[in-house]
Amino acid sequence: MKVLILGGTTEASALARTLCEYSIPALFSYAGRVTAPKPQPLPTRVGGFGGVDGLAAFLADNGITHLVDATHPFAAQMSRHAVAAAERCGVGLIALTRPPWEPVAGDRWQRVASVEAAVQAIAGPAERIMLAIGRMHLAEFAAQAQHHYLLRLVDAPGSLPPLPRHSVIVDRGPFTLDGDRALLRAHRIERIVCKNAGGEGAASKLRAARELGLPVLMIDRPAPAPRPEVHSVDAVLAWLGHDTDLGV
Ligand code: 3Y8
Ligand code: NAP
Repeated sequence: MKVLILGGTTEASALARTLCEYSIPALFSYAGRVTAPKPQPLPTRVGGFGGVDGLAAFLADNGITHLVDATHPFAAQMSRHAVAAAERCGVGLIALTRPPWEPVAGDRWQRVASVEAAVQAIAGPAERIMLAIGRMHLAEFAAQAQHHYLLRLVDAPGSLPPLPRHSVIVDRGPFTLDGDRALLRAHRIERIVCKNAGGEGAASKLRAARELGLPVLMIDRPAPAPRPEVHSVDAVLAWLGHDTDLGV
């Protein structure tokens, strides 16, 4: 058995720790989106594979028998490629994901289907908006340049973000309720725009928004390619045939 984890989430890191503990042969993979991704306890490769062909070649060249797609729910292209390459190579595939967040009492959510729809949804008078979607889609919000944006980025931007009024906070999650509450207050945030990432790592801003009575523009995740999906490390171990009850 040899496992390849497509990483970049808290669940991927938890799985890496567990496979290491059980001495299950495994590799970890990052896209190379940020300058210093969190170190992993497994041999790690960084960078794209070169599409489906590149991933299929990697699976074959490295004797991968099981592929775990533990990427973020918005990493839709990687997930599509994982399905296609696993099928082509006859490698087992499972997705380790987290359920989407659901609104609870006190939440003021407006749900939209895409980043583009989110841009349209804030076509109104200037506000102070926390844009908690990372770096890759900032330019689209230049269409609503009237707002003051608080940008939370993993790396300091190499060039000036394409938004005339903005503040940048460089920080990587997982985040905390106290930290996010203080951030929203300090920047007098009136609205949050974010992706429905699910999980715990990015959820604190939603709890802080609920406490402060702030509206949240929630971008729904893209529909995933059909594939087997689990929501826990133990379920992945069971799929790999390692029964955690017996500690084997
Ligand atoms: C490179 C690898 C772990 C993983 C930690 C999770 C939690 C903290 C919260 C906010 C939201 C956002 C963003 C976010 C979170 C976790 C997780 C998560 C959101 C790292 C990491 C990589 C990335 C890539 C980065 C994206 C960006 C998205 C920032 C590591 C830190 C906004 C998604 O600058 C860029 O190009 C950043 C790109 C893809 C989305 C975007 O469109 O910009 N993640 N994030 C991965 C790679 O190279 O393969 O260093 O840990 C991982 C984590 N970020 O092991 O504990 O599990 O989701 N990541 C979102 O959810 O909306 C921040 O600020 O509130
Ligand atoms: P994406 O749009 O689905 O993928 C674009 C390309 O990036 C893929 O086709 C692949 O390149 C490469 N890639 C993506 N994930 C990879 C991985 N784990 N290992 C090797 N190559 C990978 O992905 P994304 O949205 O840019 O996300 C990139 C990474 O950041 C992922 O690891 C994801 O888990 C993490 N992340 C993303 C978000 C988000 O909001 N999108 C949030 C948190 C973490 P090739 O075609 O060349 O193989």
